[in-house]
Amino acid sequence: MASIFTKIINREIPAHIVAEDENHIAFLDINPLVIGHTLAVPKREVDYIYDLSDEEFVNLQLFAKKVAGAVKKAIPCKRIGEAVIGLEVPHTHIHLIPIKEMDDMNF
Ligand code: D5M
Repeated sequence: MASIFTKIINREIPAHIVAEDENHIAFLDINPLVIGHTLAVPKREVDYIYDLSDEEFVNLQLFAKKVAGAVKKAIPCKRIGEAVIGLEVPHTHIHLIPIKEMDDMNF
């Protein structure tokens, strides 16, 4: 069964897409820790980060780096936190989280 992120990639369910290239997509997290919380996702559906080839891993990081720069420009914040969590959706992804102060986070 296709992951929820593959359904977003295939435009079967809506998402606020902020960037896309041939092999990656980035969209706003549906349950954001802060405004601008964005997910960078490889289009190939692999469960976890260690399932990516080295080349795919590097390319995902390069994509996430570009998206992080764009998010930093769009959202007033001190920096962009980057995290791989993977508790909920087994389609690997990188969380990009604008950070102002720790107590802004909705943990
Ligand atoms: O968390 C997965 C993240 O994916 C979590 O922050 C919610 C987000 N999510 C789940 N479904 C959607 C949809 N449909 N659109 C946008 N964001 C979504 P993790 O623990 O890293 O697996």
